[in-house]
Amino acid sequence: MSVRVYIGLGSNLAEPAEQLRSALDALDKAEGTRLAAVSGFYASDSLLPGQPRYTNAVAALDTTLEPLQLLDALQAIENDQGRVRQERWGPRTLDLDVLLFGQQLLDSPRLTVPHYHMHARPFVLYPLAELVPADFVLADGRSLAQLLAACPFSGLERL
Ligand code: A4P
Ligand code: MG
Repeated sequence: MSVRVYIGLGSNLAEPAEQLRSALDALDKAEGTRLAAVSGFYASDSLLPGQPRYTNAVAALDTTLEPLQLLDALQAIENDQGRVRQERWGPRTLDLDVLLFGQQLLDSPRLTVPHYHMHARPFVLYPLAELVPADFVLADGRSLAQLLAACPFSGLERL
């Protein structure tokens, strides 16, 4: 039995849109996992000054993997695409975050779901909104409409 999960993709190095396309292909090929839908791609300034602009998107997957197995698969794809883990929040060729895992609430050292920063990030919320019904509610009870209302679209450019 598979679970619908949402993955946030981001890149700000080495042809970001190409990085996202390769990652989507790899996600579709990952064991037990099928790519169900992809949002548009969005460009925005980095949250940290002095870094290149990011390209972001959100993907819907159906997976039979357990949450930590999925995280392993995401980290393997990040590593395959040449991400060198420097300082946290450094520029990266590819960042894959588990935003939502079905209706599960997870809080372990390796994995917190819903993702702890998603509620404040337009480059996550607006692409996610393309993939879910208007009345979508997160596992923690917050409605996407409420989060969008508190998170202006400003600064996002749909590519
Ligand atoms: N981890 C815990 N929960 C999760 C989860 N839900 N999904 C742990 C993925 N990983 C999760 O991640 C650090 C550790 O978080 C992992 O080992 C995992 O066990 P990381 O990917 O190595 O570190 P990071 O990406 O540097 O940290 P983080 O917090 O993911 O950074 P952010 O928040 O992604 O910030 N500006 C724009 N416009 N667009 C962006 O995408 N991204 C960042 C990076 C800054 N500015 C940005 C963007
Ligand atoms: Mg990350």
